[in-house]
Amino acid sequence: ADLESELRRALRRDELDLHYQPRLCLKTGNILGLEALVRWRHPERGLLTPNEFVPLAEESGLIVPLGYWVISRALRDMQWLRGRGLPPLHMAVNLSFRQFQDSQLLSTLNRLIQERGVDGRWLEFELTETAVMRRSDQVRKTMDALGQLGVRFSLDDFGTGFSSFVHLNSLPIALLKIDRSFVGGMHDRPENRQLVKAMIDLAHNLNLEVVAEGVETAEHLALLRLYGCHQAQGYWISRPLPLAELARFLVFGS
Ligand code: G
Ligand code: G
Ligand code: MN
Ligand code: NA
Repeated sequence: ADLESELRRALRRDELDLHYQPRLCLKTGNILGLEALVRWRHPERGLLTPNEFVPLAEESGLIVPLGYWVISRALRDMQWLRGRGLPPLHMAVNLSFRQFQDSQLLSTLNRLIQERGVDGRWLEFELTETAVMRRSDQVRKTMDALGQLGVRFSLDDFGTGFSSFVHLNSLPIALLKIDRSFVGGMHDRPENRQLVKAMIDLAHNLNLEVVAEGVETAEHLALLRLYGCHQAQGYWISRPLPLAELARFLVFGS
């Protein structure tokens, strides 16, 4: 069978899984959020990462049902974590433009939030620059409608696309996520440090929360602190973890 029909089947057979990557608050040193990252436990090929099937899901439209599965599972796991007495965490879910455009997004999200009994304010959607900047009037309407449910938006892979500052300021975006390509080069490349610092300053000036991705070393973290970055995500803090390991990490810190 081709990968598309296999993915269709995977959705029915519950072969998908979510891993969660913790996000660290640099001010308090606490974990304050998670990013949900989808995985496919393929019966023959093993664990597949999103770049091996998300593009296909986007082309075929399967990303829409897949995305609802992701949101539903993430909300369920948030409740599971609460049930274990852990403090509430923000949950960030990646959203493709195709999902964002789906006419059922608002009603489905509303239903899922009700079903899972989660306050929408703990949910965050990560959109890429290219998605957000495309058709701003329609994009804004959708963002405002979802915002009514309390959902916040972050701009993912910030710095790699092209952001018009006009849109940055006029769309209801709460967070910038600095792409890991900038963060990773901070050791050896002064210009990368300057870019990261400039992006953090920009976020401060626009009153946005700023998250650095791809934080892989103590030195990265120290520089980000120095520049006033709010939050950090990356292997230095934790890899994306399956739910049970995440729970252990949150309780024992390793
Ligand atoms: O884990 P990593 O390889 O795990 O993720 C790679 C990319 O896949 C990320 O850039 C992320 O934006 C995207 N991605 C991960 N999970 C999802 C998801 O549930 N939906 C969508 N649309 N993209 C995702
Ligand atoms: O594009 P997006 O930011 O949504 O994708 C997150 C991706 O980055 C996932 O594939 C995740 O596994 C990966 N990732 C998370 N932390 C690190 C890190 O510290 N270094 C690298 N190279 N990749 C990371
Ligand atoms: Mn992301
Ligand atoms: Na990113």
